[in-house]
Amino acid sequence: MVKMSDYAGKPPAWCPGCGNFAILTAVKRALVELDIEPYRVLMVSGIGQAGKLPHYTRCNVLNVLHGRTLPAAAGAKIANPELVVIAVGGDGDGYGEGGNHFLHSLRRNHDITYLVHNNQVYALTKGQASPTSDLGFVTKTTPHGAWMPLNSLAVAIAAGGSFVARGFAGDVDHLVGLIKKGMHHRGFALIDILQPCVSFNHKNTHAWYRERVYKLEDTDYDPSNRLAAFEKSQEWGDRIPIGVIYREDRATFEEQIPALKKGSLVKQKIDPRQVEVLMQEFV
Ligand SMILES: Cc1ncc(C[n+]2csc(CCOP(=O)(O)OP(=O)(O)O)c2C)c(N)n1
Ligand code: SF4
Repeated sequence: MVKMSDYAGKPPAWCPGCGNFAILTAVKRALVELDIEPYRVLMVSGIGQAGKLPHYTRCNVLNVLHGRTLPAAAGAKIANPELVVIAVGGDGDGYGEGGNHFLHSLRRNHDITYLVHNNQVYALTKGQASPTSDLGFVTKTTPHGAWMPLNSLAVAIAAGGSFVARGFAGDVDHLVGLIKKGMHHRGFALIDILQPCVSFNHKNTHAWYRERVYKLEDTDYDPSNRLAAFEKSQEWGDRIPIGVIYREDRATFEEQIPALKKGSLVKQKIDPRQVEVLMQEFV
């Protein structure tokens, strides 16, 4: 049986009270509850406070450029579909720098779980407005207030996301359940997690989120209805829904690659003569 201590990494260097601690606990708990051994897991991240999460675990870790998390994670999954691939990043990393990769990962339906720590600010670089900052949010880069925020959940549904969910770092038990559901899902599972940044976002605080979030499971909401999901994704303000917003079953990217029918690329034999032919063609 896998234990929490199997995933214990270095002590985090986050500010006391940061929402990232709860997300770290939730990821480890989900992996332990699913009894997944660390050697089977690859965590991929870019740059940012959120991007440090894999460093504080003990499993395979790939740390790439800011905004380039998803193509690296997708490449690893294609090479070895047996890996459990979890991509991690901030809202700036995922929806700003990595916005293009976000769109195409959704439509291709790579079989990976993507956790976005959405603190509505660029935290590592000390508090600039991010793509999800609330309208009017004042920062050094937006002294007159941030403009229209990106609705990442609506974008995800529109771009063909097959699992679109929102969690809250202030409710670890609920978040563990969501991460487990995302990992069980065949295909790209986006979990946007409301993550209070106590140092650089004094508007969207723990208390601000807690007053507003409610669980979709406590209502009669049906996450299989795409139009209803799009409507639900617009809800933001006095009430903020958490839980699975949209879910559908469809073929994953990896299932559609003919070369993978013979098994993982990493396990397939390489014929040196074919490599030679390729070299001749390209050199
Ligand atoms: C291509 C590139 N652009 C900008 C930076 C500078 N940079 C490093 S971290 C960061 C902000 C990260 O914010 P976010 O992704 O929201 O994560 P958080 O720190 O809030 O968890 C920026 C702009 C960089 N390292 N590389
Ligand atoms: S700056 Fe914000 S996101 Fe970064 S560790 Fe501190 S509280 Fe967390």
